[in-house]
Amino acid sequence: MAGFARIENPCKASVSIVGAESLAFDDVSLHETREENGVSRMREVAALPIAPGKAAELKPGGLHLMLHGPYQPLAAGEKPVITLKLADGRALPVVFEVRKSAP
Ligand SMILES: [Cu+2]
Repeated sequence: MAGFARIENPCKASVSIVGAESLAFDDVSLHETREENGVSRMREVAALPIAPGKAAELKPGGLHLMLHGPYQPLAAGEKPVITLKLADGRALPVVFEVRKSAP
């Protein structure tokens, strides 16, 4: 499964997302999909900085949260919490909604 979101930084200082975790998944990591020679590959992103007043877009084919090992089967409509970890030590819990993947 993958997590998508738009993450806004309304603060005056830049923030950097350096990881994520969830009680609903064994492992959550920040990934980026890139086309290389016509092949789409994913790589782990160590840090996602967001400038003041800007937003990061996590969407199919780009940045996403990679969600491995759900502890329980998740049905559409369920709302797992995924906590984003910021470089300054803060933890930001975000409620996601489970949706069926697009055909
Ligand atoms: Cu991925």
